[in-house]
Amino acid sequence: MAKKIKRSKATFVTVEGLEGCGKSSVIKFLENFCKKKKLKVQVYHEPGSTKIGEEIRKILLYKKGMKLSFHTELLLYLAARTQLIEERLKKDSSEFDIIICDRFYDSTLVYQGYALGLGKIVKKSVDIFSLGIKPDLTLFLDVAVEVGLKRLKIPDRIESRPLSFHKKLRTGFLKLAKAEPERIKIIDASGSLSDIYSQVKEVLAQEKILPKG
Ligand code: Z5A
Repeated sequence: MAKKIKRSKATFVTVEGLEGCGKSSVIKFLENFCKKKKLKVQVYHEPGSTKIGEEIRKILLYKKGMKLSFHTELLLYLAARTQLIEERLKKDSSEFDIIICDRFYDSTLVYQGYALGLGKIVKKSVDIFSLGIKPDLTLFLDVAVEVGLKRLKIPDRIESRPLSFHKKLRTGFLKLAKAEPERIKIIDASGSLSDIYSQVKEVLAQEKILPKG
């Protein structure tokens, strides 16, 4: 879909992927690239990016010895997201050219809906609690599970789940990308970071979100 590079409303780009896919590095690269091009850029991550969201993040990712039920996990991800949308995203949309978010609702659809098997309730609640916000573009950094996991240094609670879970995640993301090819672009994240950056730049130029070069 053709988009103008300068918009009255920020272009909302989300970055998704499996563990060790290079999300953090790609986001840093994009942020610097936007700044070099004198574009106003804002970066968020999920869950988190607000005070409340960061507290929720601690429960989700780092509290040892607490057994979260799958439904509680879902509700906490949604709660962190609505806080981010209402506190930041809605306001920031008129102040920035590009807003980049490290994960957004596709992660909920895939992790809670597909891999944890919560299914339709996830789709419905994601629709409701995204409060009308939809990414303009989503980059899915696709890498084989084994390759991604090998790149990690310290696995956290979720990263310690079995290989079959991670494989399900990849299938889930690829299904979403197939269902929404206009929005979700697959980036081959198996090569070097510089190769990944080139692909990302190419997609953003094609979508007229960032200038070429
Ligand atoms: N989650 C969920 O279940 N439901 C939801 O709705 C949402 C999230 C929003 C967030 O954790 C967790 O929440 C996430 C999904 C779940 N679960 N997991 N796992 P997080 O924010 O702590 O973690 P993350 O989102 O997975 O990102 P991360 O830890 O920041 O990792 P990353 O962005 O994937 O890191 P990375 O850039 O891939 O780097 C990992 C290492 O690999 C690093 O040392 C890099 O230098 C190296 N790397 C990456 N790419 C390459 C290449 N191409 N070559 C060589 N080395 C590389």
